[in-house]
Amino acid sequence: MTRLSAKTLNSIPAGVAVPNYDRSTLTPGIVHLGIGAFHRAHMAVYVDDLLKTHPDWAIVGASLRRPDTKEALEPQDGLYTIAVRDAAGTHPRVIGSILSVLDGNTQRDELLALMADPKIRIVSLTVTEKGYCHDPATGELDERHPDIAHDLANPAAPKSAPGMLVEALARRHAAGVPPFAVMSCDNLPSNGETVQRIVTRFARLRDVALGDWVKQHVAFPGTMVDRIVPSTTDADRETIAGLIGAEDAWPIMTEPFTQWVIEDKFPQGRPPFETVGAQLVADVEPFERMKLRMLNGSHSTIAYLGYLAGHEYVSQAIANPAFHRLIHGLMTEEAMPTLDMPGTDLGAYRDQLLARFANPALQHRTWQIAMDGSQKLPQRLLGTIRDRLKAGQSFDRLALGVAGWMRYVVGIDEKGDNIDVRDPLAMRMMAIAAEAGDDAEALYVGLVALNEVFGTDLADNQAFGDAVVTQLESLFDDGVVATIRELVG
Ligand code: CS2
Repeated sequence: MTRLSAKTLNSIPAGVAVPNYDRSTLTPGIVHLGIGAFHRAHMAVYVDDLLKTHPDWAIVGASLRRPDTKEALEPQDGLYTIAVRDAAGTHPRVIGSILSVLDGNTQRDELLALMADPKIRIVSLTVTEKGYCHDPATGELDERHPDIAHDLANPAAPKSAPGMLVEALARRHAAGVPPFAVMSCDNLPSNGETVQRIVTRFARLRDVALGDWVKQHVAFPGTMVDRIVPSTTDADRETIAGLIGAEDAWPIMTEPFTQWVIEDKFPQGRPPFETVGAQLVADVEPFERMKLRMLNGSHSTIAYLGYLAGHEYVSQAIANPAFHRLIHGLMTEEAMPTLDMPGTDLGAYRDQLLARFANPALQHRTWQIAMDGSQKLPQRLLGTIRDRLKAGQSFDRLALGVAGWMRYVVGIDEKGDNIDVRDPLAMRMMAIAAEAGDDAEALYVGLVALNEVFGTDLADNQAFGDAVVTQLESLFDDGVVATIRELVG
């Protein structure tokens, strides 16, 4: 079978949408760091919709960790398929907005030179929570992080996202080129402000004057990004080959829903994202908070408890009535009262989320979401718990989500099988778990002392400890399903 590429594009079947613009006229306006599946299902599609009228905003992608996306897309001239999946079927479309992909390790100089070029006006990022090298509990740069230490010692050869951004900004500053806007599209709380804090601090550690310049002149628009994107499987590759009549080494499978809320702060200009479905707003924070607490808080809770209960996919877990009641209650009783969203029907938002989780065609693995919990818990569950503690309100369902994470990172499931726990703190957590054995209280005490996850306030909070330990004991003694039933009937 032929490979998807610029040359074979005209042989794609008529029912499959292909770029509606001449790719030879495109020039890059955006560098995107972390060119994984999420970016390709989200921002790259919005940009694809714009290029016919705004050809100077194409994307050059970069991977900072693995060269696998580059290896897949290079022989395809950057083209790839996204397939929207729902009960009605799989709907493919070929996206052309990514001009090329650079490998941040082997092509670092080329990447930095491009980032320093005045035609690049936005550098966007999806590098996942851990890619920011920060302390998730405080949102501050982790100055002891090995990549940060490396980049401070070798500023012209950075490995980390903060190091890369600051080196490119420093080059622009030195050349008198106005800075690009730095747009994080990751699920961090107040992602614009958080990245600003991290990058400014890194720049100051390099050079105080550079830090001051970054603080004064670089824009860090915040965003709320939303689209569920499961990892691509070989079965997906086969399905896509059947639908487009060509081989695509890395198609992206996703859901129909997509949302993008952007803080309108782009001194060097931006594409008219509002014409292709994005919402440009003055303050994105309430949207981020709503999404992190309702969607992602539910997702992580489903991931840990669902995995432990033997559910491979989110749709299978949520089809279980006890899980459905738990998640419905977590959102309605515990998360929604902490949100301030005038003009938004939170009940309708919740119902839409429950329907998205139930999409059986999506095959979103609980194991995928369970990854990197130490980086995710603070903004997904712990912030909501803090607000409820402050207001003297109960938070048993959220506490069960936290207990589910603690039970999961022990690394052994309810059948006694090993769990492949992926997390930057995995080694430390496994050591804590090994010490605690099946003593819920000891496990709690060990894990809650991870200050970068729980801060010092939660570690010292009796009500928090009581609620989580109660659920954790029940998970060890009675298992996941009985624990959920006990809580939600
Ligand atoms: C998920 C998110 O993997 C995860 O942690 O919760 O990637 C989620 O699918 C997206 O944020 C949806 O917008």
